[in-house]
Amino acid sequence: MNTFEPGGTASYTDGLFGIPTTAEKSEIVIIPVPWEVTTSYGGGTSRGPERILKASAQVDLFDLELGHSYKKGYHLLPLPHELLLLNDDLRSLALTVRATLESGESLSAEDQRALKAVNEGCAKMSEWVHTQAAEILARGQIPAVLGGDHSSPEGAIRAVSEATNGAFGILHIDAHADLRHQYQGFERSHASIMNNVMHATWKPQKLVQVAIRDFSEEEYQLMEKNVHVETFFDLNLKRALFEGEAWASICKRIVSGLPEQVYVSFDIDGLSPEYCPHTGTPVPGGLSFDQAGYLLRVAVESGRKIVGFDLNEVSPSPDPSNDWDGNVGARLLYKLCGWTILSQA
Ligand SMILES: [Mn+2]
Repeated sequence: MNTFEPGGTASYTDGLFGIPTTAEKSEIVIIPVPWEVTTSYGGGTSRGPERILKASAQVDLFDLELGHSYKKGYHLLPLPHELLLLNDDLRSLALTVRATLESGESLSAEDQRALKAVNEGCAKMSEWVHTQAAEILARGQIPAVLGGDHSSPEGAIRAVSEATNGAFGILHIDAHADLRHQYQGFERSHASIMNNVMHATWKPQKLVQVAIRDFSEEEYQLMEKNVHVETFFDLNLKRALFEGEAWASICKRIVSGLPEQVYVSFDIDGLSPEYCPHTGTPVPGGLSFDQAGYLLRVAVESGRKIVGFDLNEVSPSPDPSNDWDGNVGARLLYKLCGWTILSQA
């Protein structure tokens, strides 16, 4: 029994989706990253992995389009308690830094120390995720990250890049562009993950963003300027739909820019907020659950291979009886796992 919080009921004796699995015999190994040190608005996503695990027991394994993919094994690694404790400490430091910034004052020596501690802690988290993902890939398995905020998968994306010699692209589904150059002084903010990734030595060949509807002018300029970034703004997707283009045709256009090997980075807020009402930074608009699932289908049916993925920013309701965010998160995780397995054929 591995209980995440006092009073919690998440148990590893059941396993994700209620299936008992082992790390050795599973094709997909999922790294839980209970991390939200730099989240700027609503909190709670560090408790996402636990609530998804809990909600996953309700998912029926029989799925019309995924068949028996689950038999390949989707193993969730134990929740890292020490990372959660570090998260809680650093999050309060980050909040004091942010309070100073928002007051318009310059950072005190104490704030500077706090900022340094936060940046070092975030780097440590990324290293830890990288080590986990690299080990999974070295065993011939597929790594996935279950966040946490959107800074959580950076180490996994780096490990995938190393394993593929950089021959991969990212399919990024999100309300936000996440292309900010630092955010509030935090080097590894959830809001700058894709900027960090696209400026790394291990960057992918292509970043294809979908459902983006919240971004700064600076981010817009980066999208326009960087030929390796292709953004499908939510506004334009909806306009195409309203004017009669089929979603199937739109998905083909989206997928056509991706290389053969694809890493999927899925921020739950890429979906319409009705599917994720408690996520930290919800934005009106976005994809339906079915549109997102169909996009994954089109990517896989095009012959592309999913080499890793993350699901992040799922944040449970403070009301423990309200399971909705976790429920949607668990079902989306099930689709991501299933399409990843189907793409290996
Ligand atoms: Mn987002």
